[in-house]
Amino acid sequence: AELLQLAQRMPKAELHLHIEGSLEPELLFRLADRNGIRLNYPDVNALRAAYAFNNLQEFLDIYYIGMSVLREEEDFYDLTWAYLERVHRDNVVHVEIFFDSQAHLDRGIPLEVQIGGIRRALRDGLAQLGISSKLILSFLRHLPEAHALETLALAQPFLDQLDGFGLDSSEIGHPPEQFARVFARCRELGFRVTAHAGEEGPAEYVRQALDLLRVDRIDHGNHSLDDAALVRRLTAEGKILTVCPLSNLKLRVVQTMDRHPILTMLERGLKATVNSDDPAYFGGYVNDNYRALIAHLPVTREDLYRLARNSFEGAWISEEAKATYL
Ligand code: ES4
Ligand code: ZN
Repeated sequence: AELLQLAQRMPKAELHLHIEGSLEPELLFRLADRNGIRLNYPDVNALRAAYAFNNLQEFLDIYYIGMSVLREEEDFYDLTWAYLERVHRDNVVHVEIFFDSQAHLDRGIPLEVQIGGIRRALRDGLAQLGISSKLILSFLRHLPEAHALETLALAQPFLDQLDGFGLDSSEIGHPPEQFARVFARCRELGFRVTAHAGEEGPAEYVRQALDLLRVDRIDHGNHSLDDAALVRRLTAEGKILTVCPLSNLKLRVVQTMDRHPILTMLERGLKATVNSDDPAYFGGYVNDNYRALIAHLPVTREDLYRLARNSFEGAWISEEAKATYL
């Protein structure tokens, strides 16, 4: 109970959150209604019942259907605002959120609508909840690099409203090396970059993300543990891993929570953080992830402090801002 309280009340940063994955079924149905969209599920319960996944792809198939109710600027605002209000209760004080712009562009939703709505909510989040934030455009790796390059070109007028770039979606068969050029361009433009790697894919994909994409963080990174030399390198470089325990459980990256490797990561000197990934689909927000770890692993007070400190250390904020949290 003491550990739970500590996890709950610690100020935290969330560094791995897909805003479309925070779309709760209730809001999803409300937006479908508002936009005159017919869903293949009769109600919230039927939709929730479909949230049972055997792997990443089974999740992604339903995730891309879910986000199809997002049409107007107001929808992106409501989605983002609901997330911020929710994590405010978890004592999350800084968030760095991904959005899947290509998925929306392919549905005919302009960047202006996407970014406008999300950014307006982030502004209100700072003003009304004191939550600071960064916005990360995440490229979809199941699409060709050319699509990512076109998206980056389209984003030119909005670059001042973006803080970084990421890489997500179906991992296996879409290695980081396929995105070296678009990531080089993002870095030339002065942006931070991160990539999902080692979630379902092998340690080799983590290595590629470091060598070929020159990422500032690794999202997930679980399979790094299969390669001792890679672990030594990640540790030496102080690279932050944005780990997502409930996501790993729901997508069967780990078989049970008591076998989650996050404490092993810390023991080996890896800078792991705790994040929710797609909280509406995976059963909880940041504190729910901490709760699951505490319930199933021999977590100590020191581990909790370490995980929270790592979240601020890995944040793309100024050293001055970090000093106020660390
Ligand atoms: C994702 Cl859990 C996960 N992995 C890869 N891509 C994603 N997009 C949204 N959630
Ligand atoms: Zn993710």
